[in-house]
Amino acid sequence: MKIVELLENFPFGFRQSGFRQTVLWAINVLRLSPFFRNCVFLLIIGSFLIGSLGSLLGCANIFKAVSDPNTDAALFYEAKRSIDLGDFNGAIQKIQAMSAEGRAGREVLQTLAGAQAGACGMVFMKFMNKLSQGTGGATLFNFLMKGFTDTAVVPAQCSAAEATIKSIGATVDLRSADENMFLFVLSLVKIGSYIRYRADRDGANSNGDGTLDADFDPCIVSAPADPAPIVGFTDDQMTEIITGFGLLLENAAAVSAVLSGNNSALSSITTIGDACKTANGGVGCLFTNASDVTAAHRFLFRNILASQSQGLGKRNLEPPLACFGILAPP
Ligand SMILES: [Ca+2]
Repeated sequence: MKIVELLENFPFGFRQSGFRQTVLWAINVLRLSPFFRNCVFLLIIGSFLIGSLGSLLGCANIFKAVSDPNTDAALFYEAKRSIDLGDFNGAIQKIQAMSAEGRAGREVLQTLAGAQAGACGMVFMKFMNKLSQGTGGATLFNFLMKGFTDTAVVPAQCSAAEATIKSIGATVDLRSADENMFLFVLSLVKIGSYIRYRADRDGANSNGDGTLDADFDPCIVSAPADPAPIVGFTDDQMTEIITGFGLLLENAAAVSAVLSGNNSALSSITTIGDACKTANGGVGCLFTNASDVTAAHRFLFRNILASQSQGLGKRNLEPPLACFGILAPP
């Protein structure tokens, strides 16, 4: 099974493609009363005609007129509608406007995480299309970077989505199978968005052209205040990529339990995980919390990302020596 097939199992708003969500929403609203049927009909026809529900807010206003828009239920409903419309920041704001009690609900937290991942740059169908275009021979990290070619990304929102799901359950056994699946795919997204954000920032609107930028080197430690051109990862960004990979490793078992047979995505992750162990004196790379990541881990992972065999192909040396001469061990 490929990553693309694996992603088809993805929960919580990532399947949003407009149409499917629109139809599901319409079916629910149709149950309310005959009064709304014409409105829903207009919405569906309109969405085909103009490709957007946004200009049909008149219907939403009719709905608002018969309900209090400030209740938790109304805000949550509107937040989910915003996700359907691709307005992820709007969805986050609506959930944040809910009461503390309302925000603590499990379904609300799942929806918030979905919106935050969307704000990170994860538009499910676009990501799927990019990945399905094929990247034969590419490493896992190249593959994930290319998932965000020509896509605006806000990697910090991926970190926020991760924190939201971890607030439901800090460890695998405290989370549902869907939540572990979400975290697994979110980890792919987090890694890809951080790498694209830093290592591929040429192309249209500086949103990347799908190849590693010539001046970028994972062995270079950048500082947040460095002037352009930015040619390396900061330590904080490296830490996010490492915890993203740790979450992949942690959740791979949970994910493989719900998938049948072997798949290349999981075996590729396991291969890099094993390489981490060899290069890391048996310690491995299973770090899921930023506070557990040390300078030695970042050094090792910069070497992995720099290598041709496992990383972005900057240097023709294997970890832990790929940054030899550029970056000294801590
Ligand atoms: Ca590039």
